[in-house]
Amino acid sequence: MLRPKLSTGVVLAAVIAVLAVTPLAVARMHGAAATTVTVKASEFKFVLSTKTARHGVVVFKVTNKGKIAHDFKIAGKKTAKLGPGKSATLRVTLTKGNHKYICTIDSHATLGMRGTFKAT
Ligand SMILES: [Cu+2]
Repeated sequence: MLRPKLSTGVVLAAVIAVLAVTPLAVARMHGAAATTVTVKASEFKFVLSTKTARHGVVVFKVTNKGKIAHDFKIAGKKTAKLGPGKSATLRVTLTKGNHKYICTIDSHATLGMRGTFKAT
């Protein structure tokens, strides 16, 4: 009775070990970790911690530092409309090249809430 229990335990330990290691191995195969970019929105501009990153997954952490609602759109994805003081995280996959970003609310983009992010 001891043996079957023991082997079940060994198999379980092996399965757990594989499950624990797999995410790390997958992350390594996909190369560098995602770049995080801090975005501060206000009237009427965006201030980004960087305007360039390696292509692939880029995480934009957007905070509305202004007094009216803003959002942030890049590569076909956008945050929810963020009220003053609110934040959102936007995870996008960028291909090599230039990607325009804008605030889609009213005419904020033409007032200055736009720019170009470069993926290398
Ligand atoms: Cu705006």
